[in-house]
Amino acid sequence: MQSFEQYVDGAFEAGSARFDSIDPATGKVWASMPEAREADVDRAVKAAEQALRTGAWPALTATARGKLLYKLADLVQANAAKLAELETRDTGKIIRETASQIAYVADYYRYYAGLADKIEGATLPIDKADMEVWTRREPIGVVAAIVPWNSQLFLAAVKIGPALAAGCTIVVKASEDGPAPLLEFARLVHEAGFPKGVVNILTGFGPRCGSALTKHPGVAHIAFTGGPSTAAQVVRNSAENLASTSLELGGKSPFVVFADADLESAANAQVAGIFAAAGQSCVAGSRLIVEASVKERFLSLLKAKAEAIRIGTPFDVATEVGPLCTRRQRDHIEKVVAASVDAGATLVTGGRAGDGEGFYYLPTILDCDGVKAASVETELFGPVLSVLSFNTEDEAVALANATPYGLASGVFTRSLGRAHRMVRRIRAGIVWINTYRAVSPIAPFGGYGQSGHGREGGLAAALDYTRTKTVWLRTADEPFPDPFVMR
Ligand code: TXE
Repeated sequence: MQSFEQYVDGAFEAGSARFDSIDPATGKVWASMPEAREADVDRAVKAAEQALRTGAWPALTATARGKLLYKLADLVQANAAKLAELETRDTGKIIRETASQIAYVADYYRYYAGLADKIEGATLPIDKADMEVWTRREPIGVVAAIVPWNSQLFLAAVKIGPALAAGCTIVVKASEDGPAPLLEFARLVHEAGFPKGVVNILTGFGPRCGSALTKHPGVAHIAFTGGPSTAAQVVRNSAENLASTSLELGGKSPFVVFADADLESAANAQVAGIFAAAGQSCVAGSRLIVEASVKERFLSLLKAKAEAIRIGTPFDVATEVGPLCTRRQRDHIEKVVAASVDAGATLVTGGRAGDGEGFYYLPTILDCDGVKAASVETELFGPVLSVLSFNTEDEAVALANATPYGLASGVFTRSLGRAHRMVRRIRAGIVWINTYRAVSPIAPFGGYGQSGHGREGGLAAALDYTRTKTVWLRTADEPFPDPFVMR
């Protein structure tokens, strides 16, 4: 059995307690993990506070911070195979995806490495004589980053990268469901040579470790990815010390297919949208909204593709859909699919757990037209597609927006005008036209409504980790004038 350690104040340690991690492909324990409790969290935040204010980190130039991030990027790239293997083992995500995703994570660190010395203040053309006024962008403070189990290295990179570029220090809480890749990543942070306390990485359970971290008075900003109900708890906790928050939550993203679309291409993109990563993706295109006139044709294309998907062990490079991360997740999906069928939804394909050990669930398509099915409303985080149809563009828009979420969306059409109209009318942080599930460090990522607020990726994300200081300098040599008049 493998054993992992947490990383606090530049040292690797066993943690206050330990817990077992399960391999989702077998349902068996494979590793022992450190469980951080209140005292560990407190030490980690205090180490980050100390590193923020004293020692080598605040003395570094922005360019030097960038160089450390470049080094980290190179180490991630060099160790991508090992990190991918650990992520696949601990979360069940297929090796085909973890290997390519982690190689790309290195580019996220490079992007923020390059940004570190481009975070600028401004000189203001102030409306007063004899006054120079300028702004400085200063690090916001200690950041608490909380990530879920899906794509942990990726979701951590979009927080760690901009936070360090901005000069912050950070405490990262890996998910208790599969923390191995992030705990291993801590070794690369250490090797890259970041001063101690700048990056701290631990894991533990949400109600204990997560709560202690989000309530800690030393935390200035909380960057959270996870479920909406946890997010509400995080925001309540942040009120303790008025920490700012950025929240990247779930979705029930619409995938809209018009009759004039290239249906073969749209069907492939829909497979990527809902069956890649076994649907365990915040941007999963889990609601297919298809024009009624092509519904049957599109569903038969999709059914054939879904049934041809290779389900198997996540370490086989031929596998396309592996197990879900936890038994709890699979049981939840089973329940919601059964309730949806009871409510009148028609099973087009799938609809049951996979054979054998491990937390497998078959790629599933549910025709929910005219039915009030739970699968249409609930974020399932699994390979389950709910199908609805429309006759007019207005109906398509209404269905696309008929959810409190608003993270991603897809529109498939050959009409340029319609594509633009849909972009304007869909309430979501991302609209993909004739494509799906594309991401880049250069492109902002985040949601509307219950999908959260704040953006990860892009220039603006680094600014979210800064606060502005305004400096007023009086240049006149005469004494300060009438003190009872505000100038
Ligand atoms: O997320 P949680 P889980 C959705 C998806 C999924 C559901 C639950 O629908 O089925 O959320 O997934 C920590 N204070 N998404 O259980 O519980 C927890 O330890 C502070 C959407 O993974 O929100 C973990 O590190 N932290 C999504 C992190 O929060 C707390 C990604 C996420 O856990 C806490 C994941 C607390 N009180 C799930 N309680 C997306 N956007 O990709 C828990 N945590």
